[in-house]
Order: sequence, then C-alpha cells, then structure tokens
Amino acid sequence: STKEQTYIMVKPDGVQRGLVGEIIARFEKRGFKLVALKLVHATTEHLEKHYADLKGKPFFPGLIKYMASGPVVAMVWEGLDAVKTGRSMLGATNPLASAPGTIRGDYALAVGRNICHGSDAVESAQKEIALWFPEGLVQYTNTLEEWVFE
Ligand code: DAT
Ligand code: MG
Repeated sequence: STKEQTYIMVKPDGVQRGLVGEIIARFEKRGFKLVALKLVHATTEHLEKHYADLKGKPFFPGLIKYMASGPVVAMVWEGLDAVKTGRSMLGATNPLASAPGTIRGDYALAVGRNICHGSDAVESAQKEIALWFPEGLVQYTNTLEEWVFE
C-alpha cells in the first residue's frame, strides 16, 4: 500500500440534502488527511472537462446539467491506497448495487443522483486534482498521523 491522494466531490444533490458533513466525517474517521476543500458552483465547460471520458454517452448531457445545477464540495483526501479505498467507501456507480455501509448504499437510489464522486485511478486522480485545484493543495502536518500510519 502506498500513500496517495484522491479527488472526492459531494455532488449538488449531496450538498442540497445536507450530506456534506456525513461524507467528510467518513473520510476523517477512516484516517484520511484533508489536503484541499472548497464549495464551488462549477461551469458547464469545467464539468465537461471533468467528465471528458464520458462524452458521447447517452446520459452525458443530463449528467452535466445535474452537476451544474448547484454547488459541489471539492476535496482532496490523502492516505494509504486513497483512490481504491475511496471508491470502496463510495460504493458502486449505481446505488442500487452499492452495499449498505457505503456512502451511496446508505444515502442514494438513482445512478443519476448518486451524491458523490471519487477518482477511479491514480492517474485520473492526478488529472482531477489539477483541474479542480490549480492553485495547489494545503501543506500541513497532522499530528495524529503517527496513530494512523506506521
Ligand atoms: P463513477 O461516478 O462511479 O465513477 P462513471 O465515471 O462511470 O461512474 O460515471 C460518472 C457518473 O455518470 C456517475 O456517477 C453517474 C453518471 N452515470 C454513469 N452511468 C450512468 C447511466 N447508465 N445512466 C445515468 N447516469 C450514469
Ligand atoms: Mg468515474
């Protein structure tokens, strides 16, 4: 296992439904370190870059409209196997296939309203972090780290 950074985003439905704190709490309690955070109402152009790999899918226009419908909470979390672990904490893309105990499995039903995003690979995490945080991340020491990592 290696220390990684992953891009996690509470989508507009998660913000509207008051699930921001719940989602942040899960990453905090797991032991991940928060290294960037902001509330942003993204433009269509920005979201089309974020979801560039899905351009051409039948659901793409609806996805962009939904993602632009309100502010999102953009975050970067750091820790061991952050990308893969973040994905497993989120659950499956379709919430109906997400296990209870996962974020989507506990709080969502519809694939088009699945409340949160998580990077699917280290390379996409790096791209997404650069897209959402061109200003860079926050450098600081978390004094609890020695209790979370060996
Ligand atoms: P994930 O968000 O789990 O990485 P993805 O990258 O394949 O999934 O798709 C991005 C988002 O697009 C997903 O969170 C919800 C939406 N989406 C995916 N497949 C869909 C579908 N078949 N119908 C409607 N929306 C879909
Ligand atoms: Mg994806």
